[in-house]
Amino acid sequence: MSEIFVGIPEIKYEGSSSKNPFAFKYYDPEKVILGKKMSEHLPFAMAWWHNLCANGTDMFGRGTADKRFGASSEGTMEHAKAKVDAGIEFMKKLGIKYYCFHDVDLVPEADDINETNRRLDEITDYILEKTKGTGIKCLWGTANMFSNPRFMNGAGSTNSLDVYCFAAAQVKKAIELTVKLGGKGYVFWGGREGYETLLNTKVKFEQENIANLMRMACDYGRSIGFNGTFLIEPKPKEPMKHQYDYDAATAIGFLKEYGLDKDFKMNIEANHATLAGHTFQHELRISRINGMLGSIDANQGDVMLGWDTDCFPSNVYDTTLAMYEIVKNGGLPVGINFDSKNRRPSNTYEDMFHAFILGMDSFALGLIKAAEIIEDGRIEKNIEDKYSSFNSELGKKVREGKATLEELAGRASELKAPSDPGSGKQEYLEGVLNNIIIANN
Ligand code: XUL
Ligand code: CO
Repeated sequence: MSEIFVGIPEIKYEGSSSKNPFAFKYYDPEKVILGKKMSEHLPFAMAWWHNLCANGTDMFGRGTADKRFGASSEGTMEHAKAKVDAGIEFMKKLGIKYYCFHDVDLVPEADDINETNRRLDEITDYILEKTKGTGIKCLWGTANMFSNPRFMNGAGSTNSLDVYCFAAAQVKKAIELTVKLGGKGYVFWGGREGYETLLNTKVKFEQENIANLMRMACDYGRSIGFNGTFLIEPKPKEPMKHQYDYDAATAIGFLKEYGLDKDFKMNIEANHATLAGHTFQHELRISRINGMLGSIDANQGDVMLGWDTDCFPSNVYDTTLAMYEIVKNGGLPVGINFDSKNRRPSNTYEDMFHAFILGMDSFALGLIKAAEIIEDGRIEKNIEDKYSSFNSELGKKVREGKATLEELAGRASELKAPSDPGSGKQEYLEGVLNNIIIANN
């Protein structure tokens, strides 16, 4: 197999003073942080769709990047195989061990699902053959149930039983492929699971059907030996006006309502969090405290734009606070998928590498800084102090759910007037965060 990314070397760690555009400045896979290697803290994955399929096409113009990778034409099995070759060379050069895929990222979809499935079998055989001995594996798989026009009214939420069966068939096949490729997770992102208007929608009916599809997916997955994590990836809107899995809190409530919370966790995407009016850290925290932080889709939005821009992560404040949540979670059961794409004018092979170097370095620096927040202790101590009144006898009773309203009212009556709860010290704490992030890089 001939080299595709000719002239681009293996990307190595050279340290923060390096000016080499093809070197990591912070990501040092062997470096031990909080007792674990960086590469273990950061199980990075490449998204097949953005990196190997998306060519910069947008609503206003054709693609700007050539993603044929040497194949004579697009949309063929020859092209599908060229994407495998390119993807493996790309991951090897960056030291990335995982990839994520939708079924139709891997092969062109045929008119007949039986033929699509045959192509999927062929391409996954090819992936297994080409990744043999490399240590490269699937992080998670999923079914694309939003691009084909048949899914215009939803997949699990569709009004059409035939379309529902089609969705079920795609989920079944995608779980089989995930198992075949050694995947740790299986994702449901509810792209068209939502509605535009209640004038034509039965919300409860649709949500029950989605839950039933997820239940069937769990039962089938477990029956064929999938012991990884099922994931919901919340997003509030886009493409639908109202998406059912609005944010982590909504998705967790849905899973609990339908008894799916033992099999599912959250796959939190940064740009989806900001579309929901939350920070990335908020979504990670809500998932973590509910024992449901499973995986992340690493990217960032653009503060000036209100849509899912899927930019590569560069904001080290955000990656630091994200890595803080991940470290506090004891790591991620699944991993860190760069659901990020190059900007349309960044259309060269070099740009593909620069984007991943940026993303991986941003998370590596975030990890270093998160560890410093923990070791420094000022922020965590302040939080402990803030709630310390609950360490009293009465406070403990409240915490244990053993206090009564009469008792608390008695204490209030003794106090006569409420005491000052104490300063939140936000500006001081923001200064501490600056001090940690800016110092000693
Ligand atoms: C869309 C999105 C998806 C999911 C997988 O916004 O994030 O690519 O990650 O379907
Ligand atoms: Co995503």
